[in-house]
Amino acid sequence: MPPETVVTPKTRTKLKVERPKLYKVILLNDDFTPRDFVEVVLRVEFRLSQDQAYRVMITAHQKGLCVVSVYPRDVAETKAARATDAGKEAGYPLMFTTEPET
Ligand code: TYC
Repeated sequence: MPPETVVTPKTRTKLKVERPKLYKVILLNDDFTPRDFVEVVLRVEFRLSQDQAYRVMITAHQKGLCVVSVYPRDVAETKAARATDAGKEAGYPLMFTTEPET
C-alpha cells in the first residue's frame, strides 16, 4: 500500500438501547395491621383510589400477598421502604417488598 493511502474500517457500532426493567411492589399480609391503615398507606404512598386500595388490601388479606404496582427499580424500592416505615412508625408489622418483573 502506498504511504498516502488512508484506510477507513467499514465497521459500525450499533448501540443497543434497552428499556429499564420494572419492579413489582408487593404487599404482604399480616395478622395485626388494621385494614383501614393498609388502605390509607396504599392511597397515600401509591396514589391508589379508595376502590383500588380496598381491592389490593383485601386480595393480600385473603391470598397472603398482592402486587400493588410496577415502577423503575429506585422508585419501587423507595416506595416500598416508605410504606413499610409508615407501618413501623404506627407500631404495625406492615410489609412491602419488591421484585423484578419477569
Ligand atoms: N390481615 C389484616 C387484618 O385482618 C389486614 C391486612 C390486610 C394486613 C392486608 C396487611 O397486607 C395486609 N387486620
